Amino acid sequence: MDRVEIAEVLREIGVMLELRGENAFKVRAYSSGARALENLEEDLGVLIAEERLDQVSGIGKALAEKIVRLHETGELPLHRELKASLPAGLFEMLEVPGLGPKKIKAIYSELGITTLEELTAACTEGRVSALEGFGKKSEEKILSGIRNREAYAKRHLWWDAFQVAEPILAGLRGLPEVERAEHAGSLRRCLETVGDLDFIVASGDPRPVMDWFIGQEAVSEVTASGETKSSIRLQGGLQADLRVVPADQFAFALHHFTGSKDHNVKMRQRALSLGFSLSEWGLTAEEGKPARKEGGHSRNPKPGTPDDPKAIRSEAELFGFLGLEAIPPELREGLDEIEAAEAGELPRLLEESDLRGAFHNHTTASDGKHALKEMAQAAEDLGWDYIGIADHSKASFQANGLNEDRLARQLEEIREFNASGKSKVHVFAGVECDILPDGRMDLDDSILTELDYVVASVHSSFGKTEEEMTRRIIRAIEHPSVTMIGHLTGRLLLAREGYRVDYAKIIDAAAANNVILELNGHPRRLDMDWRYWKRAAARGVMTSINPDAHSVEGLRFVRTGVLVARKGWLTKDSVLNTRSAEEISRIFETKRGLRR
Ligand code: DGT
Ligand code: CA
Ligand code: CA
Ligand code: ZN
Repeated sequence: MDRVEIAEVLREIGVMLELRGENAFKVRAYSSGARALENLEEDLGVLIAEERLDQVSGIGKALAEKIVRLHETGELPLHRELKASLPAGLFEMLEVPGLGPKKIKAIYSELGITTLEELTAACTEGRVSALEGFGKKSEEKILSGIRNREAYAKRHLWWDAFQVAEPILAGLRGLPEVERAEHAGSLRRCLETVGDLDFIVASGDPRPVMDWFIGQEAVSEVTASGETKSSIRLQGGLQADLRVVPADQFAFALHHFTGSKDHNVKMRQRALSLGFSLSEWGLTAEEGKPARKEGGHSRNPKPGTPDDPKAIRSEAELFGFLGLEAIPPELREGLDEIEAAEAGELPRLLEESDLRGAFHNHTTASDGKHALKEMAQAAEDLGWDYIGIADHSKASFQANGLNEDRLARQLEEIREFNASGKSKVHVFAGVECDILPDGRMDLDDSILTELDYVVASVHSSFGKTEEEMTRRIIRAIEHPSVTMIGHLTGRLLLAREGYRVDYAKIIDAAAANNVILELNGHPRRLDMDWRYWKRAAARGVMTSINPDAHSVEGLRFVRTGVLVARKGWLTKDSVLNTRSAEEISRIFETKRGLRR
């Protein structure tokens, strides 16, 4: 196990000890040990080899032994035993907003409650508010938290679904009977959450393909098993459909089951208007109607598409046959993609390889798991030219946010790092500065103006009205030091609705003040939502695709950011972090110069 994974285990042990009501001193030993590991300057392997681990501040002898064991074996009996000693339902309670280990301990030990069902009943009967430290308000909050959790459990984050789907797709493609295989549905359209997985396979021999699919190790239930369609439920709750079709139907089936429904309806209407009927099986000339309507609008097929619809073998040929440019799956939401494809006006969408860095990333200075130099190295490994560091500001005390002094020191460190010539990657010095409840910045302007850039984000007082929130954020947009707005609505997909904002007003304010809106690519955020980017880009608002990374692994989340940007019709032009480091420096400087 590596340093970061071990820190995670220690943290879990701390939580479990707290759930068992162990003394606070012991609990703290584990959480501060985790923190010490995350902040480690030296290589863990070296510290262990030289038997110096217990000299690290925050790590005593007993803890050092456990860390060594985890490092070497990846296992710790204490961790396993603790887990076994606590009812599984308590861990589910940890996922309910507003419930921490301390409160769960009280509910568990004083009311004997071990499941969410029992907790719901106890809240409804007012037994929880009778406990010390709880009130009517917290009881209501727990109830709505549990209700949301149930509603949300039916869908899955795109990222999680993708991790499950990839090996299944690879498995299907590896079968000798399979000619072609793709995933379809909302996963392929890159919707932010996915209901179920859909796979389409071309094969002349479906049975062995079906057998493999329903026989996978991770299958917990087979809900349908037929000649052409099977459905399974996987461990973890995700369901998946497989459809196997003959090779000559593959393009049609793939298109149909990619959807969306609205896109399909419009495609069928278009086909009909040209004298064809389109279905998941194929495209056929309507009885009694000429394929090319005289006087009506003609089909105008794209060059290179077959004359006979039966010869269509790819989605591109299907679109081309109907006189359309090929529409990328991300755009198939039944908005105006078909009109744009007909006019030859589909955007040339952003690609992940267009990115040369990203600007919203945390380090161990606040709540990140890796140090500045590790983040820079990871950026280099990704082939980036630069990385921006934006740690939290002091109002985010729960995230160990930086005050003016600490931020000034980090700025110094970054300047030295760049000057050392050790890194190929240029580090831009920024901050994720809290937008205070009244719209003021959390940090003094004397430090903000020294930085390369400022990401301004809301992390508190979510309960405001739409009007108040909009005014609060626009005040931040109008602040001369603010470069970009972070995660506009604060939503946490499948966990917490975003606060309401007036998108149109905010987009106009961003345009007027030359402020960038972040597209936060963290799979739980994907904020601002893809539905608003077309409008923003049309108004000339730039975006920055940011991973909101809290570790080197977190940098990967630019990928989800790019997919959502594509879904929002964004091209390279309107994305800040497709520019070179020199251009970025110029953009930041101009901005600061203009405003001083
Ligand atoms: P999901 O699974 O809820 O995240 O969303 P999808 O889009 O993957 O929906 P799903 O799995 O029910 O069906 C996959 C696609 O199949 C869907 O996007 C469009 C197509 N489809 C399914 N049912 C219908 C239907 O009743 N009418 C039309 N036009 N298309 C359908
Ligand atoms: Ca689906
Ligand atoms: Ca489905
Ligand atoms: Zn944030």
